[in-house]
Amino acid sequence: MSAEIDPVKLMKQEVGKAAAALVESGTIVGLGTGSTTAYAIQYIGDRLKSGEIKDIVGIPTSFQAEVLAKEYGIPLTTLDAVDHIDIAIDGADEVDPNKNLIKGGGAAHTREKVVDALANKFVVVVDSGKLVERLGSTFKLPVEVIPMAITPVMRAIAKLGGKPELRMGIRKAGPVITDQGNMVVDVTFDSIDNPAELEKTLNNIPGVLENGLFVGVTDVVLVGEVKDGKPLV
Ligand code: ABF
Repeated sequence: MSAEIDPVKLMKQEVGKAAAALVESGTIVGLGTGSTTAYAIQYIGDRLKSGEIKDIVGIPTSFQAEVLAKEYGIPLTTLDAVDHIDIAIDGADEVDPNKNLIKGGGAAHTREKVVDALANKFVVVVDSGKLVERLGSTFKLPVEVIPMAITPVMRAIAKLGGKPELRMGIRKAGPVITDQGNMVVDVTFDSIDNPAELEKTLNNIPGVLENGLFVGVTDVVLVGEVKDGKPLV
């Protein structure tokens, strides 16, 4: 019996390939985090290996992105060494009709927002299941918090009407720790009516480093879907 081909995996591969095709030679590329972006990184590496593109450098948004870039032969640099980013490719947890996002399911949203917001062209790669009418309707909003401020920050978020939960690791033995050494609070809101305002309000709480609302920074959303078992982008 032929091995079952997972249509969702195929779709992620297709949307990652479509994003990788946007990378031009001689450019500086922001490399995002997550399983869909991982395919984009792989295909960028393939295009480099085949000589289809050359002379690119990547800026990773997480340790995961750094490891993948090295695995696929993408030279890396840092924000100290460049004066711009030509294109950034990254995933998302929710996308609303205005291309605003919730990101941070991978606890990498702080570095992601730095890179994605800097990019001249920010390309988001998602499966159709990430599309929502209103942010917060299917995914809790991640907020990165410095450890010493966890309690007052959670109290302040509750006062805003959110339900904050400290993100625990897979084995629940302890909290998830970000690449910056901080913790993540996932917040349920009844509804996020004004993402731009909430993004600023949350970041104004002393002890909050960054939240996962990405407002007004997305240029292109590539959506993969599966129709009759076949991936479409
Ligand atoms: C990352 O990609 C995170 O911000 C977001 O949570 C995740 C989505 O990952 P996947 O593509 O695996 O659904 O950028």
